Amino acid sequence: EHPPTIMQAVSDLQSDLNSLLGHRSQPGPLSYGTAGFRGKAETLHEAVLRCGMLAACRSHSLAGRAVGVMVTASHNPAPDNGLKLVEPDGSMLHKDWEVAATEFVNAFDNPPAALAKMVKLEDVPRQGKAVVLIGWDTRKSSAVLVDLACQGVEVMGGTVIKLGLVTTPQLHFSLRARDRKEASALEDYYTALRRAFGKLVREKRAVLPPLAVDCANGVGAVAIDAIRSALPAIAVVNRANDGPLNKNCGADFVQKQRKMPEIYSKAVPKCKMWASLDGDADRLVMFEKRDGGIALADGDRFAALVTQFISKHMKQGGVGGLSLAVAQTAYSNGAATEFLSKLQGVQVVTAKTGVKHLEKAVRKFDIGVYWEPNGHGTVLFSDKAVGELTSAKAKLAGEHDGSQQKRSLSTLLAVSALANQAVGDGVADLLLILAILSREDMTTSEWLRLYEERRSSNVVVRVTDKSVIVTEDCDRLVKEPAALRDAIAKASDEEGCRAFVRPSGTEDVVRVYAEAPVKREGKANEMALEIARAVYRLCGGVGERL
Ligand code: G16
Repeated sequence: EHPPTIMQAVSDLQSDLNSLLGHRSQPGPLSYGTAGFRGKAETLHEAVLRCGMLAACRSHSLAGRAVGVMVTASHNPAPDNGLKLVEPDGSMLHKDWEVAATEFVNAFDNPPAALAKMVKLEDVPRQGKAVVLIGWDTRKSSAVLVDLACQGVEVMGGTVIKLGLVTTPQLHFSLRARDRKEASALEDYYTALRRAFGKLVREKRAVLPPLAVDCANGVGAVAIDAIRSALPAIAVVNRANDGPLNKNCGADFVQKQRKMPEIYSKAVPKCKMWASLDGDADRLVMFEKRDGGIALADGDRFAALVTQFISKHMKQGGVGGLSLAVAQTAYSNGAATEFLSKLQGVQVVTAKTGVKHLEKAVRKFDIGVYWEPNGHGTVLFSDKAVGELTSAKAKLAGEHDGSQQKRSLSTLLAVSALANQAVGDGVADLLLILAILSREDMTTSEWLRLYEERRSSNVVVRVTDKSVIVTEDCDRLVKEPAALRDAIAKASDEEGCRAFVRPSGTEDVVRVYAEAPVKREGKANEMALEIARAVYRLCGGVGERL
């Protein structure tokens, strides 16, 4: 007796599925975007139910390895919601399944046929072993969506494990740990962070200055509370429901507006050093409060500090034979790219916007650092790198613990234990940055002086259909419409200047980025505005004329 295949299961369920699916309407086609499906929460019911089904099928296809569903719209406003699907090893959903998911959520004529066709699971037995881990952030709409996702999993014969209210990186961590048969409970996550941070800072603990963390009125505060015993002086503001999620606060607001976040909590801390997480705590930026504004340490600055630290310890640890790469996106500031390119033994690569692309770009190396300026990033150590570091350290077992080589090897191993090995993690990144600053005896001001950023400007434009813009060369060039490509080339035709345009994968906007040399004050803004006008004119701009 062979167990029934998914294909049979789908046809057995045909009548149930027909009554389950296709009743709620969706406003136009949904696309998987930069990081999953997003939209106004009430428009996503159908898609979320189907993603639950798809997640169970993905798990069936992997012989029951657990797949993840995170219900969140991350940095988007509170009325939005969304869903990120995660592979058993904690990485982003496989590309083929992204395509399958997109086709399935948009198929209204014959959903079961679409599921069967897209998922192509004819030969995959349905043994009732599929497991789906579900987590969610603090949005009010999450409860309804989680129920629908669970229904979807169960209808495909899968088992749901509810992780509950978690940060997105915690869901990725749990999946990866479970897949590797390591401790995967939330408490294990916190223990791992506290322990690795302790090892990394060691006697330098007292050097850390007071810090305030803005949690975007989201789930991040829960995680910060759980690790705060590791930090000497930390104030937590904008906790879940202190104010509207991500509104005028959080990592996205601070990075894009370069302004102090609004503080919704009663007491406003008087710290100089600040950090901002986003709504699901997978992004972090830091800043120094200064008269009249802030000095921002964005993802580029994180990459610079972390890569410099790792490359130094690789050399001192005698493991320079391991490859070290850092991945950036088109949004990365040219000055950061220049700084990184000068570091010894470091390969700098560019990837398309989106963690899924950056991760893929650095997985080819033994140690890979990636950061987007918006604050998504981490350091990934291959199993080979961890193995070599461990055995190099073991060879020095007889040596004094204070030997530089041994210290450097321990340092690198502590970094590998602290940095989330599945995905960028705002909370783990905060500990990593604080530990490195402390180890290097570096103040935030000194960190901010590692390089002088070129002037840059970000503008958004609304258009009727953002998909008319097609990009190439890791988003650095517009392929279509040709007239827009020419307009960008003309506007940025000056030495040291560059600009590009790409449709957002998480919001209904087109993003314009422009960069100019430090001495060309105002030029970046000028270029961005000129290009934004071209987008408006050539691509069906809507709303207020720029
Ligand atoms: C998501 C991705 C990020 C990416 C961002 C870009 O962020 O996870 O890797 O940088 O989208 O957004 P857009 O396509 O709108 O420019 P998040 O924090 O919203 O999950």
